Amino acid sequence: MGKTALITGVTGQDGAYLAKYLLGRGYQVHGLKRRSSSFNTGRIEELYQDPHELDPQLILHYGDLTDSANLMSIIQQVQPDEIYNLAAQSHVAVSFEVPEYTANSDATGVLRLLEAIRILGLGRKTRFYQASTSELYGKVQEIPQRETTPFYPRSPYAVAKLYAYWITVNYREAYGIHASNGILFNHESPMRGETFVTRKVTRAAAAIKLGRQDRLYLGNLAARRDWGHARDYVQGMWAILQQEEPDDYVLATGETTSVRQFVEWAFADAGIDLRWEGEGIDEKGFCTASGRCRVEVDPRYFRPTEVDILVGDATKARRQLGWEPETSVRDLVREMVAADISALQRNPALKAAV
Ligand code: NDP
Ligand code: GDR
Repeated sequence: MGKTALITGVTGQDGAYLAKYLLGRGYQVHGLKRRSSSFNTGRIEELYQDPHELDPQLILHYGDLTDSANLMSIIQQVQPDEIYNLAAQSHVAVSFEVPEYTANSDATGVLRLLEAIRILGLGRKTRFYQASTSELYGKVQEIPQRETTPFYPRSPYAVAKLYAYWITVNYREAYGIHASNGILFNHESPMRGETFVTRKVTRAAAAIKLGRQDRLYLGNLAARRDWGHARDYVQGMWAILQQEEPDDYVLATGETTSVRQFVEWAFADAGIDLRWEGEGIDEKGFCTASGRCRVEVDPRYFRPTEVDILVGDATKARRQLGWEPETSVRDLVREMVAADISALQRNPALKAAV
């Protein structure tokens, strides 16, 4: 008999990659999905199996991290060997607008899952993965950031994830639950949500190339991130839960890139030659040689508190898990731009995010 996994956030970017990976390893995968007025299962469409079929290996349950009774009942029914808690209000900028909801789902939601494992007496059976984040490092204390670097969260999202990180450690120490944190640096893909900066840029580069959009407005172009590919990172999540002892691991590429550089690469890959003409109220941003300005800075996208630079040191994961990211940031940009161009070509009605 293969193992059974429960993935919260299965409809998100990482949930889709992880579900595919676990199904490929012979798992039966249960996913938590939220009720929504329109379909929210687009990312897992290719994995979907008709529940009328005999023995489907991907099974979806309605649920929400803010509903304890619902979580308890699903976990009791599924009796998972492994829980991957990927569900979250995951947008840093949005967390300044919905801080209380973000705390409820991203912090207390984790407590609800751990309590369900404890109360149901599954502490010896069920292993728990918490989707922790490089946002915990926030205001720079050390470069590169590793497992021992002090945390200094800079957003309601990061503060909620700080609680989640520590409650995971506490339930491991207090109750002996096999509970681990993956402290993952930014990871992207063609399935990345459209309002995160990488996807916003690659979609816009594709749309501008195809004449469907005139310009793109962005916030802080100086921010630097350690960008990897989601496909590589879900393999690290799985490897973390296969260790005999639970522990916390950084997953990162070790390379940091500015948003500005990402923009230059994306537009170059779309075949648009851009020149940088400065940043600020009276300056123009990124323009083409013929003077058409394609990318402008709009202060509305600035955050009340920003994380300036992230770059991770994944030595521990390399040594203990044998984990190594395969895709470079440069290849990631190429893949995302190519996917967005072909998606727009296939669907003339698609609009790009501005
Ligand atoms: P996404 O935003 O793409 O996916 C988030 C998922 O969580 C979606 O399935 C969403 O459902 C679901 N969700 C949101 N709120 C709730 C809730 N209250 N109850 C149940 N489900 C909910 O995020 P990613 O896939 O990029 O990230 C996965 C996890 O990893 C998140 O926890 C994120 O914070 C964390 N993380 C991500 C990193 C990254 O670079 N991608 C880096 C480090 C950590 P719906 O589809 O209905 O919106
Ligand atoms: P981040 O990702 O905040 O790192 O969180 P995001 O892509 O939103 O921002 C990265 C950097 O780009 C700057 N930026 C912009 N960001 C957005 N979204 N839109 C813009 O127009 C824009 N212009 C500049 C931001 O200010 C920031 O510095 C992601 C999420 O996946 C989290 O859930 C996860 O925990 C972390 O990565 C690691």
